[in-house]
Amino acid sequence: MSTVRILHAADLHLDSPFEALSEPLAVQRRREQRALLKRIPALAEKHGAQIILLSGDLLDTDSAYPETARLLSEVFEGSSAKVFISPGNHDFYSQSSPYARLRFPANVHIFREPRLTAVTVPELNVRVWGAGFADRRCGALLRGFHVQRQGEQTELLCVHGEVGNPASAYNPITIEELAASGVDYAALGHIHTCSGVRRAGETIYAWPGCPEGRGFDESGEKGVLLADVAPGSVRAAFLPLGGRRYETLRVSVEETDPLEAVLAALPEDSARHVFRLILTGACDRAPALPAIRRALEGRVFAAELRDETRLREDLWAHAGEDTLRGLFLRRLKQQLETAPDAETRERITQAARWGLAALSRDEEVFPL
Ligand SMILES: [Mn+2]
Repeated sequence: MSTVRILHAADLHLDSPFEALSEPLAVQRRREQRALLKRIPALAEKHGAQIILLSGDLLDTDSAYPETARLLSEVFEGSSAKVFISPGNHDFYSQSSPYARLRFPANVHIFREPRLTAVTVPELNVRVWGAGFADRRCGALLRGFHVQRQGEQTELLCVHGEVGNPASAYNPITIEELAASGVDYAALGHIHTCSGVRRAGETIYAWPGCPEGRGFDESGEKGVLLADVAPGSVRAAFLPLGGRRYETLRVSVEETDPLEAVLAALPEDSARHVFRLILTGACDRAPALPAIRRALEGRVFAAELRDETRLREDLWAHAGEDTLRGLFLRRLKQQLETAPDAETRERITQAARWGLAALSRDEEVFPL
């Protein structure tokens, strides 16, 4: 029984806008995405993968930069692996897509039709099934699909689609359809968090998630899947690629210096990663965000700061003072007591904090 080694990746979303980053950092991230694409044939070589399955959304839009499209068409040239691409909803196949316009090397097969077809690789005794989205949406491609097994041939499926959501506009796939498919390994794409290795009947299926995060909804370790597949036997594992990560950290700054607390919360390799830092706790005054932001320069790739600290209740006690601070707090307290809703109360509380910080004159104050 011959085993074939597969590298399975999906959802690279090359040329993503990276809207949350400054333009120079967004440009850098898009360049890094192209570098990541170049790593895929190198990883296949390193790990001895004979087949690369790319399950869609390799490009983020149908108007990718020409250099990115060209790289995609050239990057597998000279690779000893057979490459299969099944376009998804972001990079659907059309006459104007790079998949149609550009010439790909002979070892790359692009599934161009929105129905399952197969390519046989005789030297590996493998058959690869796949289909490409022809539009931003795609109906159920696996409905009624079942392979007639041919001897000891390994059966693979490569397709973009969503498992377990019958209402999905992106090739909804049921567990029953996967079980009935008769394939050994179903290489899926679309969901950006790795599924882990799953089983439906005799079929093993998985999606790798995106190989590198692009936002705080794509946090944690990202990578691709490596699978050793033979008829009736699959051993698959997640291969982390060690790229930039997006991490959300909640940092209590109660009873401590906010800047020190933030710096202490960062992991050792923080300079490579992107953080959302949420400051929490009950404080006498609002943390000085500009000073924290300055201190983070060079310590992180990028950071977003959120102040969710609360004003210490007892500070309203100064409302009785015969001072400017007392007058200021009395005014706000009156407004707070007659505020119509929680949102207004929140705004008044914030105003009290900024006002107190300004009156104390020892903090810079900037609205968030
Ligand atoms: Mn998708």
